[in-house]
Amino acid sequence: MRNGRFITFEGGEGAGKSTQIRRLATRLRTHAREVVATREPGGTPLAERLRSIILAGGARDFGDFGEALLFSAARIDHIDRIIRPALARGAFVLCDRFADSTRAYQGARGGAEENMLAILEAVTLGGVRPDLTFILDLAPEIGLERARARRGQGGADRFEGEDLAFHALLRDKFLGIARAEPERCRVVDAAKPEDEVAEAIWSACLEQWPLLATEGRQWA
Ligand code: Z5A
Repeated sequence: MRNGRFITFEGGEGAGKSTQIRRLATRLRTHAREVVATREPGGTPLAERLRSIILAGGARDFGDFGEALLFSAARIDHIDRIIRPALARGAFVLCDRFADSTRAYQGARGGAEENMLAILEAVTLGGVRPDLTFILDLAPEIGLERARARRGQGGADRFEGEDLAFHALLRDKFLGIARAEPERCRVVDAAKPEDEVAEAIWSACLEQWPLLATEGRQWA
């Protein structure tokens, strides 16, 4: 049974995904009985443990497909324990990164074959697919600078440490996903001020679910 709505946020580093999830969650809470904001890799204790290992670079030597397997293991736990039950309760689930990140990050260099990643994705998701995906599009130079500024003195993680060419490839990958699945994906210009990005996201939600326009209505 699946009555809820599943929204994912994708894009490069520092694109503003976490910021926009917080804003959308606040707005949706005035309309919906339950809003769950979560993230990948992570969202459950087991998946958060895998997150620490992967982002510290502890799985890099497995190669792109090996890392994709670990992200997928974390995703299966996340879907089973958090996402599927929340959707079955009728919640809006907002997720910071999901399967498109595996397609983009682990697929960018061609080290993991696209058809193998597609099979892995189908097995991992078990039919739990986003209703709507926001691809926050931003020049990687700007995104990396935002991430650097936020980090302060701390070191870059496994993926932030990749070179600019890799981050440019990621941007192309995400835009390619949006072109291939226009019914699911909305590309949002993430270089705009935070408020404008939030309005673009809210407009797309209203277009997708016009009932949200009714102030105070409790989404069933
Ligand atoms: N990964 C993978 O390889 N495969 C997978 O399957 C999955 C993930 C699921 C997770 O890292 C890493 O795992 C990720 C991909 C890989 N790569 N990295 N690194 P993460 O969760 O730690 O990092 P992230 O997902 O890239 O998020 P982020 O760097 O925290 O960025 P963000 O959430 O998109 O941005 P933000 O935190 O909302 O904003 C960043 C800063 O910019 C902050 O100071 C904001 O105040 C500022 N900001 C936000 N919006 C604006 C606007 N509009 N204008 C100006 N400034 C802004």
